[in-house]
Amino acid sequence: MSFVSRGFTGRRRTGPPGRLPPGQYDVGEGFPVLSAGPTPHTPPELWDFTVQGQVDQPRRWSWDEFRRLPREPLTVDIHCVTSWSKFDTHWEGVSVDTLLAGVVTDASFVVAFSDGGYTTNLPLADLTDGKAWVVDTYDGAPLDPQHGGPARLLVPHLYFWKSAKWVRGLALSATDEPGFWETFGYHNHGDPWRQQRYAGD
Ligand SMILES: Nc1nc2c(c(=O)[nH]1)N[C@H]1C(S)=C(S)[C@@H](COP(=O)(O)O)O[C@H]1N2
Ligand SMILES: [Mo]
Repeated sequence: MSFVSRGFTGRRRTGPPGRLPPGQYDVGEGFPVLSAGPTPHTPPELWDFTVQGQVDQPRRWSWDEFRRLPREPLTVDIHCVTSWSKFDTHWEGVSVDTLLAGVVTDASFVVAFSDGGYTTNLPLADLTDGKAWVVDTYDGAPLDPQHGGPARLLVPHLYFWKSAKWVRGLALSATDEPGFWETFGYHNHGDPWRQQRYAGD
């Protein structure tokens, strides 16, 4: 009897055809954790989500109010600037379109801000029209704190550093203010298909 391990021969390393951006590899079943600091643990009674800044009127949801907003399931690919990609990840959450419904603004830019002080900046247009969500569920279970629970931003068409973990709100502005990694030399926009990894790319 021989024990021939077929090992990982069947494992995709490039993902489904046409879905691996340049310079990326398929991380497979793994889900790396990348956090610039300690994992905050904000109790639900102290958690809220706000839309603020250049808006007609700030919006605020408590955790219970947030949980009652219309929700949607989504299956998306995610791409980390450190070069791993993960295909067909399953999440559930509230579309940013739902959070911005009825908000009157002239703003073109957003800073997403998080417990622990993390921030990331995006053009407003990268968060609207079904491109971004605030998710609180991963693979059918409450989002693990190390992956951003209770809730994180999910902007799958940009590098994953734009998907702020432990997100607490969106600040809208007429001017573009760099966030945490953007200040430290990461690209301002972060489109994985154009390999916008670092400033100047
Ligand atoms: N609040 C916060 N959000 C964050 C980060 C962070 O350090 N703090 N890291 C970013 C980076 S660089 C990546 S690649 C992803 C990692 O998410 P994960 O740990 O769930 O894989 O979260 C992003 N969001
Ligand atoms: Mo990252």
